[in-house]
Amino acid sequence: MDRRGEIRADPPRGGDFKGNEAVSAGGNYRLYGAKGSGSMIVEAAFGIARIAVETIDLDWDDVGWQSRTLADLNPLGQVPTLVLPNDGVMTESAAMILHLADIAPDCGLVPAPTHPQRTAFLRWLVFLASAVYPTFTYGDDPKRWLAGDEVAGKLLRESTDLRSKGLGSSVRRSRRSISTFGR
Ligand SMILES: N[C@@H](CCC(=O)N[C@@H](CS)C(=O)NCC(=O)O)C(=O)O
Repeated sequence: MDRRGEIRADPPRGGDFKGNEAVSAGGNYRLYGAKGSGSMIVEAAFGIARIAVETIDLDWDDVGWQSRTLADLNPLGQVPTLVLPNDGVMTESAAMILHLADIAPDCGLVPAPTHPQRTAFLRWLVFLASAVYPTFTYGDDPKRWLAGDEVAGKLLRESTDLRSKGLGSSVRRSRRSISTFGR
């Protein structure tokens, strides 16, 4: 703490990120998903990267806040949730895609660091995950955010649907900048 009582960050130190213990050494990947969910995108990415993955399809009533299966793995209880070969856990689809590209850089999933489309790829990957995906988080079961109010839930669903359609159009308008990579 400084004299004003504010918490000061420690001076920056280099992290020990030498990567001597690869996450992918030995063992299997285990992907928790649900039918019709976004976990399908990560499963497809495993296929493109040609990396074996065990998939576990949860019932929808075991996904989200009340999930018993995911309670110790993901504080949001969301799918996709990925258990790594070293027993680490990864959540967030975009992070999983970038991880797969790290360990299978030649599979064409993500443009290489110096590829001219790399920056557009990163932009839209994060845009989809941070702006579009949440419209489903709030719109899929809207009344849970509104103390069970069905009428307010219907209005929230309408507005999140509208928002996701609008954002989808902006992605499509930019589709030339996110065309296929290395194929
Ligand atoms: N930020 C997460 C979002 C994942 C997400 O919203 N998954 C949905 C299924 S497609 C889910 O688990 N919804 C249940 C909930 O949010 O309670 C990601 O990008 O992977």
